[in-house]
Amino acid sequence: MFCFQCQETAGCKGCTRAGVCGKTPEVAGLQDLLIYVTKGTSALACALRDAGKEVPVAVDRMVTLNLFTTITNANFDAEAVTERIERTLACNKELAQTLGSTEGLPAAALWQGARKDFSAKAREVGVLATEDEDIRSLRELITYGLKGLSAYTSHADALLVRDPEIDAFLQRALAATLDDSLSVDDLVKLTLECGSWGVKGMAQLDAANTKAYGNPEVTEVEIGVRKNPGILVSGHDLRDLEMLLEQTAGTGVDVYTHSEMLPAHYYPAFKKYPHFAGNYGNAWWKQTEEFEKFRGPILMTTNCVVPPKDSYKGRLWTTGAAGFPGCAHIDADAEGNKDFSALIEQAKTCQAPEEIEQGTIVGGFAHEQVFALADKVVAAVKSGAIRKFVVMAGCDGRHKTRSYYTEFAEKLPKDVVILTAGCAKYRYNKLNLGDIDGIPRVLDAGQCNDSYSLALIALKLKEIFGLDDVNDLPIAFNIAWYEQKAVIVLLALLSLGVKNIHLGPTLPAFLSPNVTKVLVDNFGIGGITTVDEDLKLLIG
Ligand code: SF4
Ligand code: SF3
Repeated sequence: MFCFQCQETAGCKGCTRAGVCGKTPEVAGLQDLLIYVTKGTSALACALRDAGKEVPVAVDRMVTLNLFTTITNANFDAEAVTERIERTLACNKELAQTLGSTEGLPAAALWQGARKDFSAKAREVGVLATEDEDIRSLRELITYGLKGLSAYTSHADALLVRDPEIDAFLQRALAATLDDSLSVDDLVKLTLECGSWGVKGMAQLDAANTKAYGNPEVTEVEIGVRKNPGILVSGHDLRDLEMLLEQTAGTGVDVYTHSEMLPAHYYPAFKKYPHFAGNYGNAWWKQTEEFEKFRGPILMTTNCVVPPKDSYKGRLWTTGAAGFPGCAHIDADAEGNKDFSALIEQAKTCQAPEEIEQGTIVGGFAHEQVFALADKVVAAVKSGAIRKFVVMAGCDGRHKTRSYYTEFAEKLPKDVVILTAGCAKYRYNKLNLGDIDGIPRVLDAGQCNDSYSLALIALKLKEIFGLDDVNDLPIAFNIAWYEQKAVIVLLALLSLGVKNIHLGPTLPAFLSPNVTKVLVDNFGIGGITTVDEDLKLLIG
């Protein structure tokens, strides 16, 4: 196996024996093959569009779900990935028949094989099949960005919002990673184009979420526990949470959020459920410890699943793109509805969660809420009460070096405000950093996809202050990354013209020295050093 798609890749180079995430070589190979045949689907879909033929929405859905399935920590289930490959091959066969001629199509679009052939084929089509280091780097950068975009479009799709233009771009870009005629310059251009479609994808998801559940508002979220048995929901899919809240109403079972589901509490629509009890625990990587103590069932709606301990494996349920062998998986029916009754019945037999924390945390600072506070924020900037903002959005992870972000937040001068989104916030959202004239010093917009809100806030401030360039604002970017959704967020920010983003705790292993140089020269991308050095550099 060879995989280097996430920040925790072995030795900052690549996982070759087994994934640091727990992915087995078998699953890694199957995921490589799934990506390969999905690139084939994309090439077929592009050819159909070029021929003026329609591409069924089921194909768009399949492509995005396949990509989402291969995101770090989403799916560890060899059988589930194998079935996706089989379905994709069947789809490719059908698309080729509709197309009529297969002339000029890449091998990935035409390859067919049975289960017994999958592991041998997987060995031929992995990341290292592209020999040129820079082309490989850009192909992977694009593919990872598209994985992130797929996750976001899949969530919007669960709320019946889908933009065929985003799918058409996604498939064109994915198919382009098979095209040997494209140069480094072509692929750099395509990478940036990916970023602008990333903005559209996040805007689409934001519109879907806010239309369905209202605009996030300032909210205090309980982090303690109640006396009833509970179900813990993790991941990013708000529609799954909504269905679960409806089905648990009046059952005596409470629902708690974990990790990236915390921002659900900020949406008005979820406040009407009295049994929506609070947030339990921290970021994804603490789940082995926290899920054990929760005592009730856990529903993983997306990544990030950590291979479970036996002590709670029987209580871990997956849905959507997530999967783990031996854990029950709940699929949607044809109308997109999910039946959580078995999970709820299990909850009724469980003890209430063990308390691990007490108190509250505050969030809900997505675009509309911040715009409503704009006068206050602008006055604080003009008076000098707020000297600077620092965007610290992104992911959290296991590496000890991530204590950098806690220390950075602690040592920030008291007139600096943190703008955040994603699970990176758990490194500092319980520090009680205080407020500036009533504005909390940590403004949490929501999930990683809500980084879109942070971009809108920056653009709004640029407009209010009458600036021509977003980089003239008093905003620094010190972003933490882990998986591929952070890649699309980064590309989206670059496409909006944001420069001098610092990325940590390490730069991606999939960036070759030349591709890194392009990002440094054109966008001022940098890594992190020490807290004190970076404070001097970013805050002054
Ligand atoms: Fe390694 Fe990350 Fe790939 Fe898992 S996803 S195999 S940890 S690089
Ligand atoms: Fe976190 Fe996985 Fe990326 Fe959505 S839950 S930000 S790591």
